[in-house]
Amino acid sequence: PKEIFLKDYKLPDYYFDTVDLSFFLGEEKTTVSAKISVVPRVDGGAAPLVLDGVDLKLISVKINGNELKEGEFQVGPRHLILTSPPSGNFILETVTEILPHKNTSLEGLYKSSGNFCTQCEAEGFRKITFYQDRPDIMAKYTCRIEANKSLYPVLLSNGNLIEQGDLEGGNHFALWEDPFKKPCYLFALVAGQLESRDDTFTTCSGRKVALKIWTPPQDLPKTEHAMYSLKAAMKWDEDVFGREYDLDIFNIVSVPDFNMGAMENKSLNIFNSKLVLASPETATDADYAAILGVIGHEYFHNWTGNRVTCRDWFQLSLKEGLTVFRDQEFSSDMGSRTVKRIGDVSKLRTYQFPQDAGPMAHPVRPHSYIKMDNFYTVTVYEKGAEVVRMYKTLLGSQGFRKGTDLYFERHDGQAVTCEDFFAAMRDANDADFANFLLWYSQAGTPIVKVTSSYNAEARTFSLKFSQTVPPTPGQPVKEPMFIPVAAGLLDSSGKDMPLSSIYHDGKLESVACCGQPVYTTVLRVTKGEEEFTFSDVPEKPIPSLLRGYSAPIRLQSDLTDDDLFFLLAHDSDEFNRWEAGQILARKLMLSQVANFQKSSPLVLDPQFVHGIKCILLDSSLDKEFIAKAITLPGEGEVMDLMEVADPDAVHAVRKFIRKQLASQLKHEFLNLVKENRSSEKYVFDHTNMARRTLKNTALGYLASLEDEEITELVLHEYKTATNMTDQFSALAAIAQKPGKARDDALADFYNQWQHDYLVVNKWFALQSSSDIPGNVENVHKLLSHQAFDIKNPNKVYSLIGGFCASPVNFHAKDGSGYKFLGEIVVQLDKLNPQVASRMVSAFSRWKRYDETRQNLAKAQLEKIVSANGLSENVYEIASKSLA
Ligand code: HT7
Ligand code: ZN
Repeated sequence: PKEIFLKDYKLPDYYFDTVDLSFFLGEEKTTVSAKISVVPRVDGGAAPLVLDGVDLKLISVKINGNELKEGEFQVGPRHLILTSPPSGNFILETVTEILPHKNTSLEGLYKSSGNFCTQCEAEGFRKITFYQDRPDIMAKYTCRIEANKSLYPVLLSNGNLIEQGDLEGGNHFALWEDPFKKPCYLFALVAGQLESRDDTFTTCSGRKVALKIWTPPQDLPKTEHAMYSLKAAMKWDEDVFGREYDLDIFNIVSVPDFNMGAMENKSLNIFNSKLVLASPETATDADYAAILGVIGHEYFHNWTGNRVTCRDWFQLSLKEGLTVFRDQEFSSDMGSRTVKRIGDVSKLRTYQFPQDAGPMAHPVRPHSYIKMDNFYTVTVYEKGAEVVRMYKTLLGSQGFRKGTDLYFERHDGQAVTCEDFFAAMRDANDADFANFLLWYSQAGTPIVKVTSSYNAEARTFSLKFSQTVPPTPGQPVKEPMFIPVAAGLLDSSGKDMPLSSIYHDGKLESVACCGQPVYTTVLRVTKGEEEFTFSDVPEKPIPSLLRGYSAPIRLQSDLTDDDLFFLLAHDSDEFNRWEAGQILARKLMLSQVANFQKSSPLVLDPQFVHGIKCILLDSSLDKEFIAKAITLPGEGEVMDLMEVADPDAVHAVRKFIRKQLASQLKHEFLNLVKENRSSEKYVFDHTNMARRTLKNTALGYLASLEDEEITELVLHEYKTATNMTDQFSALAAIAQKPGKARDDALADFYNQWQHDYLVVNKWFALQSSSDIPGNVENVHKLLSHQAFDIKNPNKVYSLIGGFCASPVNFHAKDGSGYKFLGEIVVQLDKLNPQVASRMVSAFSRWKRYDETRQNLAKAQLEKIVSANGLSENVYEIASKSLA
């Protein structure tokens, strides 16, 4: 397979000005006619015009109305080449045939539950028609759709509906026109039996926008929350970023078969139904929050991605990092900022840090790829969002807004690069960003060590930083990064000290601003080694560092356990209170892992229990924050800190600590359950969600005990639950232990919800991710369950993805988990390479485990790589993992 490099980027030889598409949607085949006005980039240039095209049957090709003859074009499995096009502007017309009903890859035009829909990002448009399938080709589109009216009563595409009507033979048509230039990856078409929830939004300039959420008729009642989320997002983008919606209609379509979460096609967003449909009885608080965030995310793309798009796919983070940052901020403003930040940082640590330390490590802007689909990663998305966040940390809210305003002003209607975003931030603020651009080009999570010292006589407090960036594939040596470290100092009563000035780099700089006391300052760490000295510090402080997690790094400080307990109890930066608890928990878990490996008894530090108890009983704290603060770091996060990852030891230790906490704080946990039971009516707001989260976290702890009274309690919670959040949490609590209660509850749940595929997916995931010994057998059986379908990505993510997320069973020492995944990946790859390559990624960190496991995992990877007809998607991940 061919590797594509950023350094090889070349401007296209031809631009496309207008594109008129015409679809005839049939049961056996679909015919696509495309009429494109082509403009050479350089006057008089007559280079060959190379069009991408995959799985297309070419029927005819014309230039300026004349059918091309043999020799004037070449057609192969991936391209149509017009060997000597005319030298000026010309009209290119092609007719092709495609087979959407046979398309199981779910890219291009395909069928989902009988309806037609498209997915073109990144390179799916080439499965629809011959085109220069690259984002810097921006054109104005019209789209005519013709289909049988009774089978496909609704016909949708981008932009405005300008004509529709009935035709002979029971057919009808619709003609759509999108007035905005767009790259082809934003093209969309939907046709089928759908109904819409309708609403309107009046923009800040007074324009009334029709909002429509389309689903199969039976799902329509579950779209209320999605509509609420959309309207909230539209208002927020006006208020916070000054961005107004630009068309008179905005459509969202829900489909059950979708490879990712959703797609921001211009004015016709297509969503995985899992991220649209919700009702209190069928969706959890986490589902409601995800819907809010993703509806926001796709809507925000209208400006960050659609109006201003990417020059090439290496710039993906330009739109994705920025849009993730925007959706994170939106969700923060709609709920609790601290809790949202904790969730986002946990996600980064659990998924992105391991990627950045493994064989697939790549910079936020990758240097090369074989298959672009493989680079829709947590690095591009989540680390990319952290990079955007650092601009804001450095510039402040107003400076950041000046930067985004300039970015939109300069680049509306253009396809641009990460440097263009950087330049807008810099120029709007006249800022010095030193070597900040390295965040786009260097992979790996920087490790920053910090030591502190207090000089009582001089009343100074010094922080000495040293940083390294670990080697990653293709980047053995790194340069120091620009790391913004937000810092404050606590006095002995736990209060923030006002900061006056800092001595750094031979200069004394004042921190105080406009006569107002300052309690947090941002230190600009840019060198391998660097010292900052705070002056006028009256007593030895406890430093609170990296407040709000101001940079995506691993910070190693010399804070003692006592300092950390102090920060846990007092830090005004709530994020750092949580962080202090997590550092303590990680230390504790690692120390007990060492005990487990030596077969020494496991012990739980009473000071840790006390710290957790204080948090539990602190009624001044937000309940969702308490739930986060008493949740131990995940097993993956702890394994990530070990020389050789030991899933059995980490699992045993985490279970032990949970059980000990449950037993020593049983009384407190029981109270939390009693005090935070839900009221009859489900409300999705922070207060109610926080109550449910805390109650269910407490219930989860209690269920780890061997205790009749608790079993009764958990069953009671299950039976009396009035919403899915409570019902599913109780089910998960019961399912912790094998036995009759578990079997009965799982059977009961399936019975109740078998008609709802999204709820059944939760049921699959709960079982597949179970730590019950030998669970692979059960998962094998579930593959043949009537509700499972390997062609549906959501079901694969629930059952197979869920299994890989359970370290003890996936990494079973007998290799059964690896064998299971190896076989599935080969099978899946023939149907849907994108989904298969996501699954094969579970192997990528095989070198982190002991030799026995390494050999077993490696054998599976080798088998996969040698499979016949392997896709480029899976090849890229598997071969890079083996390298
Ligand atoms: N921009 C969208 C990306 C996407 C995608 C990429 C590859 C293959 C399938 C896909 N479906 C959607 C989603 C987003 O980030 O908003
Ligand atoms: Zn996105």
